[in-house]
Amino acid sequence: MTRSTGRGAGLVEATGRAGDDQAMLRDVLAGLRAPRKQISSKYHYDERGSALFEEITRLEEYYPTRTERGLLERWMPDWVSELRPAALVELGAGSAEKSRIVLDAMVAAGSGTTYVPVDVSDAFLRDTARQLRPEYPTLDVVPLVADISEPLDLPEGLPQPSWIAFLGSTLGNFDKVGTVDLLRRLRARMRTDDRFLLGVDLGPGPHKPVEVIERAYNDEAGVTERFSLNVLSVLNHEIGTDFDPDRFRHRSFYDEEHGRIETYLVSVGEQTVGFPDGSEIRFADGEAVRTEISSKYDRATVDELFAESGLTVDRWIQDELGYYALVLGKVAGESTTR
Ligand code: SAH
Ligand code: AVI
Repeated sequence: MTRSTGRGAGLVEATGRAGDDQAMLRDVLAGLRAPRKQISSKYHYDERGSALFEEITRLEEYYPTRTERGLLERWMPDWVSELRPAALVELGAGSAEKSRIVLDAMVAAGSGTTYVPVDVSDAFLRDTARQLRPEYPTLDVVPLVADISEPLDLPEGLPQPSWIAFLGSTLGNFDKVGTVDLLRRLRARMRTDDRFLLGVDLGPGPHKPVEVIERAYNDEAGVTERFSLNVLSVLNHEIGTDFDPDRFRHRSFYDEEHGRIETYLVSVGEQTVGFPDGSEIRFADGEAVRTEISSKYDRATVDELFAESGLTVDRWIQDELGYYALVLGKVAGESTTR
């Protein structure tokens, strides 16, 4: 398995995902031994998974990326020139395609000095940083390979104010416990003037039928299916399982009760998959493994999650059809200066 050469701001000599393969093996086995089989969505992102996600963002059916981009283009010049962030720390940065809108605004405002893209997909992150440096010669681009579901080793002494961005509604891929845990850890790092810039996909509404959401995860060209199945290839390469991706089918649907898309890989026929430690996992015909949740939000849910995490909504804007929202969060209460 590939891995980063160290922790902290300097890095990387790797070609795939960051991490520890023994921990990954234990985690995957635990998920597949649970009464309802599941695999963490963070394992989708080796280089191919990251590239497939990029392809998804260009699909006609996948509205979140272009809607978020429209909101960033409309609001970042104003927000950035007013609040003058010096540093941008971006969680799950990927190709940083939309991040450039924030970075451009920081450069135009003359406030920006530092960009810290954080991602688990280490080779992809390295490419992103390599492309960004000549584009932004006045910024320090300091990539950080890290799994944000674990305690984060963000660089100390970031210039003030710093913004932490989490775009693309990637927060929706975390369950409730993981979400509050992450938000609390971010909150603990934030100072009074720092801000949390969050992009969230919204749930169904008067102008947003459930079908629009479901289509985004069931595109005609089958790119989302390839992205979903790629997680099995990642497991084969990185922990040495013998999944046959041709013997699973992608299934994604909106679950009203939890307000989220749930994505499964469904076993075609009965099969047994081997693990390098000799374990075997059996799949019944039609048995489903959950590989991703993509939660959809409304204002009340974000208010609640922020309140549980010591944050509060400073600004909320959404597109006119109510598809997507950009949220600016800040530390809640008075005694928040570190
Ligand atoms: N922010 C980009 C990319 C979103 S795709 C956008 O809005 O288009 C989700 C990104 O989060 C991927 O680059 C993936 O590698 C990263 N990611 C997913 N789980 C992660 C985790 N646990 N830790 C760090 N990065 C993660
Ligand atoms: C990265 N994340 C927010 C995407 C989502 O919409 O949940 C991943 C994705 N999965 C299928 N399509 C896109």
